[in-house]
Amino acid sequence: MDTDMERKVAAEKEMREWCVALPKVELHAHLNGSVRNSTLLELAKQLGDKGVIVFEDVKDVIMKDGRSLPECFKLFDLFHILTTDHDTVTRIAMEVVEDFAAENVVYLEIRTTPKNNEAKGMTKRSYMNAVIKGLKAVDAVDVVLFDSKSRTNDTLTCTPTIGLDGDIKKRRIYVRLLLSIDRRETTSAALDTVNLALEMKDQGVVGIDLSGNPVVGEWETYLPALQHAKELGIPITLHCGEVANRKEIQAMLDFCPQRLGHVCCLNDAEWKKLKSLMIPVEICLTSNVMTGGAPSLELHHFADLYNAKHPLSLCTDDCGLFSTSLSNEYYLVAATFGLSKPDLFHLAQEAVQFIFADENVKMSLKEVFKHAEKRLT
Ligand code: 6MZ
Repeated sequence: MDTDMERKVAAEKEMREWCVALPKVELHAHLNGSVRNSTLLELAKQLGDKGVIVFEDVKDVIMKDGRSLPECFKLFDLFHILTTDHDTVTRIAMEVVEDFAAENVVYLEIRTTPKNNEAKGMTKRSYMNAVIKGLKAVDAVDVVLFDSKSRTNDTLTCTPTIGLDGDIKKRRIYVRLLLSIDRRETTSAALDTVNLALEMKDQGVVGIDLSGNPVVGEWETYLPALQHAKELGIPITLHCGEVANRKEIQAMLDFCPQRLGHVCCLNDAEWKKLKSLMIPVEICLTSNVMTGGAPSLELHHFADLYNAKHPLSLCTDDCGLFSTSLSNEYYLVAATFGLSKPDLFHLAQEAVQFIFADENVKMSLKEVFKHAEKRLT
């Protein structure tokens, strides 16, 4: 006879496996925040051997569990030292896609900050070329990077191969890119990023993100670039309300982007406005709790938005940095807020509405969910 504890453990295992099997859409994942710890350690060891860093110090920082918001941004500076050369960027882009595909993410928008690095002969464009090289190098799964309409003789890209048992025979993941503007950047650097996004729109780039340390920079600095993107018709997502910056939150809501990330520190009037505007929200549970944007999982604003039927999508933010996965984020929602499997399925399926890729991709993804529904609910 099983004890209560054994039954609980078995039920948790079964639910976690179901969350992995669920097809998922990831809309908020930073490339350099999603790098495997094992890769970071390997890169740190190499730089340690060359005397560029002290490996033992860096190892402890990489393996540490809790991370405050200021610590995150110190860590990103470290990660950038480890990853910013063309070959490494290619490698991490490849690994990140493999990792998301391995947990049945069927559509992934990776965001990354194009970087100039003279010492490495790197320009924003060459950085992005290195990212794309990585996406194309993925072999374990079928990566669909370009808009299907710009591909010729390739109807298969819209029709996942479904086996008799309902499983996708060769896993397929649609990958799109968002170019991030870092809050540390100047107006002119931000404009360069927007122009690059336009230049690369046939190479999988579908949008612009504003991110970086929320206590750095001024809204007015990036506004010309964001306005330019808006005029060009490039979809935009903004990191909003990670800290209680009233002026910026207000300006972001007034700007009315296609999506917002986080929305942690909104006051009552701002909540009301967000809800009336119905701007889809990228929810990052683990990230918000770890960095103090939400007091706990139980008190996370997910519940309020979900109950209000506000458009939202579960995301990881930085699955490497916060040791999470998209499947884990779905599991946490079930365990914390009591959502059932059909609720979770519906949540994952609804996220298709908020992707920045074109209608063809949306239609393909709807098919993927239609096939999976029979198996999973
Ligand atoms: C704000 C974040 C972030 O672009 O080098 N980034 N910005 N809030 C967050 N929540 C914790 N997590 C990541 O990836 C790393 C960069 O993404 C942004 C920061 O600008 C960070 O330097 P890329 O690939």
